[in-house]
Amino acid sequence: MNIDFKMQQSMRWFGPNDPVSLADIRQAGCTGVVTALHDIPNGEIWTTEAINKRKAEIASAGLIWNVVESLPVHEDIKTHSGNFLLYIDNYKRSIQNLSACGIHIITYNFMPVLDWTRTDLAYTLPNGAKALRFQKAALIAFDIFILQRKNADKDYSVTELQQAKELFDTLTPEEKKLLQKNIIAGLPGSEESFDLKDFTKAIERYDHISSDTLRQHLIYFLEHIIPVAEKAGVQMAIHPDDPPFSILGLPRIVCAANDIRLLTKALPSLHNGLCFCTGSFGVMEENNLPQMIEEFSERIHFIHLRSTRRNDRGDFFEDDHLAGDVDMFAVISKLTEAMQKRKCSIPMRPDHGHQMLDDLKKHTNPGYSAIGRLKGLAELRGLEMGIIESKKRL
Ligand code: DNO
Repeated sequence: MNIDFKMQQSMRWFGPNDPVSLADIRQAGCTGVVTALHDIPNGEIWTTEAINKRKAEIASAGLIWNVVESLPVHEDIKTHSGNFLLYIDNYKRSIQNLSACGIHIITYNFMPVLDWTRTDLAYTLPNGAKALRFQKAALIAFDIFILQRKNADKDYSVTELQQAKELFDTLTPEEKKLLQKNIIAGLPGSEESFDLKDFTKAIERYDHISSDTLRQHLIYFLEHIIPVAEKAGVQMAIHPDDPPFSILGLPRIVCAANDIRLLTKALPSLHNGLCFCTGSFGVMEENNLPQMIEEFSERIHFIHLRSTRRNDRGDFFEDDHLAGDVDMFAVISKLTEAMQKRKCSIPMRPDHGHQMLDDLKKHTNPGYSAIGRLKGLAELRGLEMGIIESKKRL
C-alpha cells in the first residue's frame, strides 16, 4: 500500500513571551508552528504587516506558521448584538489578509464567554507529574457558592448539589480563590479573562439565547465568512466545545457528531471545516471518534491529539496521549486513510501535556509545557510510523 502523506508535526506557540521557544519546538521535531496574534484585541483586523512580522520571526527559526489558532470570534457576533456586523466585516478582512500572507488554515471556536475550562490545573498523577482536570462537583461549587448564579440550582440534581457542597466545605479560602481563577481568569490561548462581576455580566448576555438561537448565530456567521474563505483559499476549522456540554447555564453547540452534521448541512462547502480535537470530542461517550473521522474526513483541516479519562460523576482528567478513553490507534489509522484519500498532509499538534521532569520546577503555561508535549508528540509520531510501516509491509 502506498502511503505518502503523514501528519504535519506542529506545536502551539504563544508568541515571544512563551517560555517554550521556537528553538525548543524545532528540537521537538516539528516543522509547523500554530499561533495567533494574541496581542491584537478581539474583533480588530489582523493587518498584513502584523501577520508578516510574526511569520518572519517563525521562519527565521526554521519553522513555518502553518495554522492560526485562534482567530477569535467577538462576543457580539455570538450574541448577535452590538457591533456584530462590523466585527464580521473585520473577520473577513483578517481571513483575506492571512491568505495574502500565505496562511491558509484558521481555527476558531464558538463557545460563549469561556473558551476551554478546567477546575484543576495541577492534578497530581500517581507518578508525580501534573495534569489538567475537570471536576464537575468543583464547577457546581463555583456556580452555586462563589458565582451565586440566579437559579443555578435548577441545573443540577440533588446528589450533584450535595457533592458540590461537601467539596466546597473542604476548601480553604486560598483554594476557593484558585478555583475561581482557574475557571474565569482565562486559560492559555483564551480570548477573554474576567473578574466575578464582569463574568456575571458576560453570562447574562446569554440569558435569552438558547442552543438553537446560538446555532442560528453561528450559521449566520458562517454564511458570511465561508464564501470569503472559499475565495481566499482558506480552510476554516471550528474547534469543538471543551468540555463538550453546557456549563454555568451557557449553551454549547459544537459537542457531538450531530452538531457537526447540522453545521455542514447548512454550509456544505469543505472550507467549512473542523479542528478534530480528540480530547474535546473524546469526553462525550457517545462520540465514536474513528467513525467521526471517517464521516467528516474531507473537512478535517487540523488535528489536536490527546486523550482524557472520564468517570461516571462527569469528571475527567488529561491522561497520557496513548492512554485514557481515546482509541488513539484507531484514530491515527483513520486519519492516515483520510490523508491518502485526500492526498494531503494535515497539520497535527500534540494537545496539552503533563507538567513533568524539569518543567515541574519552572513557570509553564498550564497544559503547554515543553517536556510533556514533547513526550506526547514522540509517542504519537511513533504510533503513526508503526501504523504506516505495518500497512506498507503487509
Ligand atoms: C485549548 C485549546 C483551545 C482552542 C480554541 C480554539 O487548549 O484547544 O483554547 O485553541 O478553543 O479556538
